[in-house]
Amino acid sequence: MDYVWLDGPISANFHPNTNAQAIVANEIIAAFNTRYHTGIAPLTATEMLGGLLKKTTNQIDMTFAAWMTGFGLTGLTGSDDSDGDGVSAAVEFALGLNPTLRDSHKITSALVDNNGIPALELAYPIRLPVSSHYALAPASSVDLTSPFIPFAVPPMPGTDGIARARLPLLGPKGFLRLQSTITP
Ligand SMILES: [Ca+2]
Repeated sequence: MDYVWLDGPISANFHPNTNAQAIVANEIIAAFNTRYHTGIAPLTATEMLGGLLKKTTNQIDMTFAAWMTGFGLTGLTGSDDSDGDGVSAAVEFALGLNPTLRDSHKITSALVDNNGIPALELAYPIRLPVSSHYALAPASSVDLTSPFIPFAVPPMPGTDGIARARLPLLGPKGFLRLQSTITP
């Protein structure tokens, strides 16, 4: 965590603890969306780190190691699951989840109607639209025996900040998962 410099028209309206307030605001937005299905987009990492904390593009697009150290987890690999929520640290890094909290509920799956065809949907937040330190892609398999094939064009977040990967169900079943490849 860091603090806000009181040095401009943006920060003039914020308390020095704005960084913490932004985190709290996102929790309130998440609770509101859960309760009322409102689809309000949370503050993005870019808005919080760039707009409020004046971090540079390179500082916002931090390395996996730097991101993990920010949570007190140093020297661990992308396959780490310290919080035991079943989401690897590499995926938590790409989604902007918390690798010290069980927050896998922020990834949801559903059976949806996709232009008249039933589809499996995996919905998840994305921390940065573009990163030089991770490549995130949903991947699908028709039966778990066949290899998972990454989506050629991963979905971008919608107006609510959530990306939705959809797999049309042409057979009786299908499987989706998220793959996050880290670049040091
Ligand atoms: Ca977690």
